[in-house]
Amino acid sequence: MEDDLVFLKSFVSGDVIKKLKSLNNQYLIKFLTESIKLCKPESVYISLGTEEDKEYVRKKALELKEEIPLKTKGHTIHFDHPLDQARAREDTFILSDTKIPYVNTKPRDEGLKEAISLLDGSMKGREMFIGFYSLGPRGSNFQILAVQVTDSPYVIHSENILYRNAFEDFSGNKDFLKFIHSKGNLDIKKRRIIIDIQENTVYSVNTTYAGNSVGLKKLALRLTVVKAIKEGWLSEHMAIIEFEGDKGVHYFTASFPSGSGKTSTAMIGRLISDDLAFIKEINGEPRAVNPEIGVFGIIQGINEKDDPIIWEVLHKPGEVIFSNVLMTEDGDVYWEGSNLNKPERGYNYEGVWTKDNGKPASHPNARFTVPLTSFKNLDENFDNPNGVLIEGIIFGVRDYTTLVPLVEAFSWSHGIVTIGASMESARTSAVIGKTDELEFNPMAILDFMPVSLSVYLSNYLDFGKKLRKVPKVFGFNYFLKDGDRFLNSKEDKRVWVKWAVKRVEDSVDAIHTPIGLIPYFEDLQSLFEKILNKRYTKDNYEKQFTIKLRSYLEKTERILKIYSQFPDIPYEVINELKIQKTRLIDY
Ligand code: SAT
Ligand code: MN
Repeated sequence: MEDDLVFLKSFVSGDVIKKLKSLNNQYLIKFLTESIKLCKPESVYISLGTEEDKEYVRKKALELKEEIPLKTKGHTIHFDHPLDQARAREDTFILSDTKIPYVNTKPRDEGLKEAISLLDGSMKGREMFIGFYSLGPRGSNFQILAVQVTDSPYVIHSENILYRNAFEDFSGNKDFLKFIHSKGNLDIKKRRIIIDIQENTVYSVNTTYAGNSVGLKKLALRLTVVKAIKEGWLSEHMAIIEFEGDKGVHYFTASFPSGSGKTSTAMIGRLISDDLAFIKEINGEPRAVNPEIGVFGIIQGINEKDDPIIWEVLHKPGEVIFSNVLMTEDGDVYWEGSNLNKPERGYNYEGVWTKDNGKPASHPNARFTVPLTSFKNLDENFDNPNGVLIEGIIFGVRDYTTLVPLVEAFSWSHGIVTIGASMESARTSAVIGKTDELEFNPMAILDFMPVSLSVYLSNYLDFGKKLRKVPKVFGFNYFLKDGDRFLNSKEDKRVWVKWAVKRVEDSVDAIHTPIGLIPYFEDLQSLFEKILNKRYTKDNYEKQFTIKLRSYLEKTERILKIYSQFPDIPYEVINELKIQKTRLIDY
C-alpha cells in the first residue's frame, strides 16, 4: 500500500492523499493505482463529492465540449456519436467460461485481455476523473459502494446527479464495485462493455452513451443481480411508487421495458424510483429502496398536457443534462412529441438539422438526466434507510395484440412465472436494432441478465417464500390495439392503477379467468367516471378484456419451450406454465 501511495502522490495533492490514507482501505488504493497505471492519464482528479468538486466537473464537461450550456440556468446538452445512441447489446459481454442461454458471454481470459488492451494508454494526454458513490441510502443495510474511473467529466457529472456521493463510507477494507470507462477514440467498431462479475469490475470503452458509460446505472445492475442472488434478495429493473388508496398509501414496484410506460406510471403517484429497486426481506416484509437519486429518462413524447410534472422539471432552472435532443439557435431544446412548433433549424447528434431534411429532430432514445429532488411528486421516503413496504408488483409490457390491459396473478409463483418471467414486449428505441419486434424479456431485465435465468428465477421464487405478507402481482399492458387504433388513451393507466390499489386494500372483487383475476366491468366503469370523468362502455370492456384464449395458449407454449431448454429450471416454473396451459385448454 505504501508503494501505491507513493505512486499516487505524483498525481494527486497531499491533502487528498491524506484523506485516502485515512480511509484505511487498501483495496481502494490498489484499484486506483492499477487504473492509473493501465489508462496512463496525464493527470488525475479525485472528486470527494464536495460542491467544489461538482463545480469542477461541470466546468470540465463544458471545456471539453462534452456538454454545451443552454439558455436556462443549470441546463446543458450532450451529444453521443450517431452510432452510439442506445444500449449496445452486441458489444456487451458477461465474462464466463461457460455459455449461458440468453446471455452474451465471452471466456474470461479472452475478455480481460481485450479490456486491458483497449484501455491500455487510453487516457494519454487526458485527465482522469474518479468518483465515489453509494447505491442505496448511505448507512443503510441496502448500501453498496461503487467507484467510477473515467476520462469523461460528463460521466461523473451524470453520476453526481444520479447517485449519492459517499467517499467517507469507503472507510475500512470495504468491498466496492469498480467501473473503468474511457471514451477511447470513439471507434464504434471497438466499443466494448466487459463485465467481470467475479471481480465486480466493469470495463467500458469507445462509447459515451450513458447506458454504456455511466457505470453505476445498468452496468452496476449486472453486478448487483449476482450479489442479490448470493445473498437472497432482489435487485430489479423496477420503479418504486407510492399510490394513494382509500385506506392509506401503498408502495408498488413496477417493471416495464424502457419506453413502455414505466416513467409515466411512476408519475401517477409519488416517486421513489423511476428505474431500479433493491428489495430485501426485513422481518418478513419486502422492503425496497432506490439505488439511485436521479432520473435518466426518455424524453420523446413528453409534453405539457400528458406529463406536467416532468415538463416542469425540464423547464425550470436547475440541473438538467439533455442528451441527443435538438439544440435550437437561441440555446433552447426541442424534441419529437413535445407538441411544440418545430423549429426551422438547429443542431443535433448528427450535426446541422433543418426542418425540411425529413429526419426527426431528436433521437427516439434522447434523454434527460435530472435529480429526484427536482420532482414535485417526490415521496418523503425516497432516502429512507429502512426502505418502504412493497404491497404490489406490476409487470408491464408493450403488446399490441394479445395481453389484457390489467390482470392480477393468483399467487406469487403464478405471477412471477406466468406474468413476470413470461414477458414479451415490442422492442423500443432504447436498444439498438429494429423496433416493434416482439421480444422475450422476463422482468424487463433480460438485457442486464448476468446469470442463467434458472438461477435468477429460483432466487425470485424463494424470495416470496420468506415473506409473511406477499405482494400482489399484476400484469399491465397499455398498448393493446384494435387494428391500428390503440384501445386505451394515456390517462387510462390511472384507472388500472386504482383498481390494483383497491385489490391491495381488498375492497373490490375480481373475475377468475384462466390467466388470472380481471376487473368487473361495473368497477372499471365507476372508476373511469370518478377518476377521468369519462364514459366507459361495455364495448370498450369487451374489446380490452376478452381473453384471447388461442393467442394466450400460443404464448404460454412459446414460454414453456424457452424454459424447457434450461436443464436446472425450478420445477415451479414449468409447473405454473403447464397448469396455465391446461386452464386455457379446458376453459
Ligand atoms: O439505456 S439504459 O439501459 O441505461 C436506460 C434504460 O433504458 O433503462
Ligand atoms: Mn431502465
